[in-house]
Amino acid sequence: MHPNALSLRPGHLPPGAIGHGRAVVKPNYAFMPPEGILSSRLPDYEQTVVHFQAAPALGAEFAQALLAIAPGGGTRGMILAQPQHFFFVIEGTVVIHVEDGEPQELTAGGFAYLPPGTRFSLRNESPGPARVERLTKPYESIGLPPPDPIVSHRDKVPATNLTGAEGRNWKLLLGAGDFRFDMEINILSFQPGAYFPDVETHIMEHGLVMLEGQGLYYLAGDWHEIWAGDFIWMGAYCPQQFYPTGFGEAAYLLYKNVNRDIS
Ligand code: UGY
Ligand code: MN
Repeated sequence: MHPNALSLRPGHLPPGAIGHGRAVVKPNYAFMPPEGILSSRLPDYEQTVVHFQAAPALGAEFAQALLAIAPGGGTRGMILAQPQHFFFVIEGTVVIHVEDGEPQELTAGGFAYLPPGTRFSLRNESPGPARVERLTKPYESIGLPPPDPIVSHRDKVPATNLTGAEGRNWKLLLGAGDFRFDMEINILSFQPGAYFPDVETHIMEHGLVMLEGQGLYYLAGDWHEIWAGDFIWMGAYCPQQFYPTGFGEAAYLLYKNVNRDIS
């Protein structure tokens, strides 16, 4: 046998060997570790590879992708945010230029919301690589003007304790109570030992990126160990719950469609 060949015995496969991995795709949820999400390229971006995490092909009503932007890469000049865009910097530094405003630097934890039709550029002008989450979603208008662009950083957003439970906090990156928005993007954080008391089952979808820490995620009857960098899509009515398991804080970035009527 070749020295590099795997000795495959049923029940004795090493982790990550053929057909074994943590990825699961089901009709109402998908759990995806980053290593298996292969890359493509985008016509409007140079020196950038895209890893699509959620898309209509999966059953999602939004698209979410991790962009890996090499130094000197990014959008080919100013382009249009079509549909509405949300960016969140996972690693590195990028420069975002929105309409006629001054270019602004976004470091890790920086984010931007761009309503549909906004002209913008997003470039990596640093010597190191940058990784940026991009979420796009058709805007559901209700006759109000669309929201204004936002460029900010997670450190500037106050943590709110929506339920009063100790050790659990929300950062509402797009603010609260503004019906112009058809979505929320929140950072949920959990001190060790804090968890959701109930299994949630709701009509809203989620796109979730684990930012820090680790835990166990309950999804429609299954448990998944989740680490920083993992992605989850939760479809409508997917039963869900999270238990942090690490010694430090766990936090995830969470998309949720809200504020619109359904009939
Ligand atoms: O707001 C939410 O729906 C949130 N609590 N869900 C989640 O973290 N899976
Ligand atoms: Mn939820």
